[in-house]
Amino acid sequence: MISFQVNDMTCGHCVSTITKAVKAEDATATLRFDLAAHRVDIEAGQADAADLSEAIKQAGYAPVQIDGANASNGPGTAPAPKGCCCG
Ligand SMILES: [Cu+2]
Repeated sequence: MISFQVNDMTCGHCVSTITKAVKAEDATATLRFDLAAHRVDIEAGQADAADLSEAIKQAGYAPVQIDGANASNGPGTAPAPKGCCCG
């Protein structure tokens, strides 16, 4: 599983935008969102983390991958939220 912190993902519209972007990149991917934590966990098919990150960036968001080492510490390098895309 590949996890990203996406601080500018703030509402259901963002979730659906990111879902579409990721599915366009990898049709077999499964996504689980935690909106409150601005986090998405992706069970990828053939795409790797770089592909998924690029797809989310193309959708207009700023994903920061959370790896095992970072997870316990929290994502210290995540960029500041830019606000919702759909406001
Ligand atoms: Cu939104």
